[in-house]
Amino acid sequence: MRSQRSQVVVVGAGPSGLLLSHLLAARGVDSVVLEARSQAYVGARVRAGILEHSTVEVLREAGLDGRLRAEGAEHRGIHLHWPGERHHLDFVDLVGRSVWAYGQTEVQKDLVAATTARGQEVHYEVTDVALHDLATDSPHVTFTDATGLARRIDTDAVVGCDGAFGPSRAAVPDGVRTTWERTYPFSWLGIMADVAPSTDELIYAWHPDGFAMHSLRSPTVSRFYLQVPAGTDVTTWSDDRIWDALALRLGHGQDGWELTPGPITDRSVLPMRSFVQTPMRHGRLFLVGDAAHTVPPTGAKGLNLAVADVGLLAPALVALLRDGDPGPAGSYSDRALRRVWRCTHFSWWMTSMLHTGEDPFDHQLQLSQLRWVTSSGAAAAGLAENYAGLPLEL
Ligand code: RFL
Ligand code: PHB
Repeated sequence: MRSQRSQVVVVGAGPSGLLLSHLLAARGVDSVVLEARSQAYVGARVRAGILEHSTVEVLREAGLDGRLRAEGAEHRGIHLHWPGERHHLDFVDLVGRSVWAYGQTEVQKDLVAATTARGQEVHYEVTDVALHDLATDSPHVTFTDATGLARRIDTDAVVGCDGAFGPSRAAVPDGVRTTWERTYPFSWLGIMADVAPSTDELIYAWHPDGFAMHSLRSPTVSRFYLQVPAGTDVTTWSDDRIWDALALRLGHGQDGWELTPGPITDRSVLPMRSFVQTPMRHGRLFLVGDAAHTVPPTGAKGLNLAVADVGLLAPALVALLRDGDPGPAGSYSDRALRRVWRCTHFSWWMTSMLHTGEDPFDHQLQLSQLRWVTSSGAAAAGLAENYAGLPLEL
C-alpha cells in the first residue's frame, strides 16, 4: 500500500469538494480530493441552474466569477403563474438582491479549470474509499486508485463532499447520527432543449395537472420541468406529450404569451425528497452539501446550500489546521444547520405551494397562498429573501 500525508482529505469532486479544496489552497492548507467517477462524467452532469446572492459572493471571493459574470444572466426575480394569472416578483425591489442563471455544469467546469491550473491533487475513478479513526485527531483514508493501486492518506481532517450516496454520511456511527426525512408522491421530469428561452426570467407554474417550470441556460438553450408521479418511466413521455403538457401548464396563448418548442437533448426523472442528517461533524469528519442534506429543487437551494456549507467550513478548517483555533470548526455543524433547516423549510414550502394532487381543497389553499405572495409586499419579500438567499451566518 502506498502511503502519503495531507492536511485534509476531501471525498467527492462535485461542486462542494472542488470549491473547498480551492479555498483551502488559497489559504495555505493542502488537500487531496478523491472522486469515484471520471472527470468527464462529473463535468457533464445536468443539475441546478440558479445561483443565489451569497453563492455568487463566495465565488467572487474565490476569484471564480469571471465567466459567470460574462456568460451568466443576472435575474431580478421570477414569474409565478397559474391559469389566467402571471405575476413577476422583483427580488431587487423587494430585498435588494438578485440571482444568477448559470448552470451547475458551468460552475463545475470553472472549478475543474481552477483545480487544474493550481495543480491540485484530484484522484478520479477511485474505488473502495473507506474512512478510519474519525473520532481521533489522526484519521486516515484508504482507497484504490484508477490504476488499481491500494493507497492510504494520513490526515488531520476528512471532509465528506460525496453527495447522498457516498460513504461519509454512513461513517457517522448509528448512535451519534439522527436522520430527518420527508418524501413526496411526485418527481420532476426535466428536459434540456436547443431552443431560445420563451421567457426572460424563470416561470414557476401551478396547474391542476401538476407543477411546471421554464428555466434557461443560455440564449439558445432552455431547461424545463414537469411534475410527474413518483416512479414515472421517462420513456412514457414522448416529445409531443412533453411540449403539450408544458404549453398547457405554462399558459401558452394566455395574454399573447407563446412557448416555442425545440429539439430535446437530455431528459431524466428526478425523485424529490427532503433529508437532513445531524450533526454535520463527527470528530475529525465534516459533512458538506448533499452528503448531509437533500432538498427538493423547487426552491433552487441544493447547490447554493452546498456552497454555503463550504463558505462556513473553509475558514473553520483554516483556523483549526493553520492557526490552531478549534472554535469555528467546533461550531460548524450548529451554524450550518441553522441555514440548512431554513432552506429545508423554504424548499418544502415552495414545493407544497406549487405541486398539485387530487384534493380540490388543497388547490384552493394553494391558489390563496399564490394570490397572497403576489399581492402582499410582506409575503412577497419573505419569498424573495429566502429565494435570493440569506446571509451565510443566520
Ligand atoms: P454532488 O454534486 O452530488 O457531488 C458528490 C460527488 O461525490 C462523488 N462520490 C464519491 N466520490 C468518492 N468515493 C465515493 N464512494 C463517492 N460517492 C460519491 C460523486 O460522484 C460526486 O461527484 O454533491 P455536492 O458537491 O454536495 O453538490 C450538491 C449539488 O450537486 C446538489 O445539491 C444539486 O445538484 C441538487 N440538484 C439540484 N439542485 C437545484 O438547486 N436545482 C436542480 O435543478 C437540481 N437538479 C440536483 C438536480 C441533484 C441531482 N442528483 C444529486 C441526483 C438533479 C440531480 C439529478
Ligand atoms: C434549473 O434551472 O435547473 C432550476 C432552476 C430553478 C429551480 C430548479 C432548477 O428551482
